[in-house]
Amino acid sequence: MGVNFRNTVFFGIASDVSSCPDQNIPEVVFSGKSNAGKSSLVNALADNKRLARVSQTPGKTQSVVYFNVDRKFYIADLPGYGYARTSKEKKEKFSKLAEDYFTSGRKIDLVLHLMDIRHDPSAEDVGMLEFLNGSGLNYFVVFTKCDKFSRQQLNKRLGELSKILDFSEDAAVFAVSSEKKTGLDDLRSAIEEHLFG
Ligand SMILES: Nc1nc2c(ncn2[C@@H]2O[C@H](COP(=O)(O)OP(=O)(O)OP(=O)(O)O)[C@@H](O)[C@H]2O)c(=O)[nH]1
Ligand SMILES: [Mg+2]
Repeated sequence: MGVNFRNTVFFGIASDVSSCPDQNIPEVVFSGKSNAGKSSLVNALADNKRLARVSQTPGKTQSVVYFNVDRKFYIADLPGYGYARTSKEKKEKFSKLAEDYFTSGRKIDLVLHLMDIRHDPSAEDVGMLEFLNGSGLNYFVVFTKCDKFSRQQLNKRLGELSKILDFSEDAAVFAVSSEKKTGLDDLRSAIEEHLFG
C-alpha cells in the first residue's frame, strides 16, 4: 500500500470521547506517561517538527489530538497520564479521558505504549500493560529517548526491562529516538504491516 508518513496532517482535537472523529480509516493510539515522548514521536515519524506540540512542560497535550497519516489512518495522541500542571481536578480529567478512550467501544487498531527507556516503568505503565494484555488489543511497546544510551547500554537496559515488564508474548518491542531519528523506519514499517500488511 505504501504509507507516506511525511504526508501527515493535523486533523483535530477532542476533549471528551463523544467528540472524537468518525472512524472511516484505522486508528493507532499513542499512550504513555506525560513526557514519555508521544508528541515528539508523532513529529519524528512524520519528519515534521511543527506538527504536534512538544514542550519542556509536561502535561502539554490535554486533549486527544488527531493526525491523519497519508489519508490512510489516524494517529490519536492521548493526553499523558500522571501529570497535571494545574489542579487535581484537571489531572483526574486528563487521566479519565485517556482511560475512557480504551473502554468507550471505539475501534482501536493498534496501541503504541511509550515509555522513557531511562526510567523504570511507573505503576500506571505496569497497569496499562496488564490492561492491554487482557484486552485483546494489539499493541507495540515503544521505548523512547534511546539516544541517551550507547548501543551496549541499550541492549542491557532492554534485557532489564523485559524482566520488569510483562509483555505479551507476541508484543512487538521497539527502541527509538525521536531526537536522533533512530528506530523510526522499523516502527513505520511495523505499523504499516500491522494495519495493511
Ligand atoms: N533526548 C530525547 N528527548 C526527547 C525525545 N523525545 C522527546 N524528548 C523530550 O521529552 C520531552 C517531552 O516530549 P513530548 O513529546 O512533549 O512528550 P509527551 O509524551 O507528548 O508529553 P505529554 O504531551 O505531556 O503527554 C520534551 O522535552 C522532548 O524534547 C528523544 O527521542 N530524545
Ligand atoms: Mg504530548
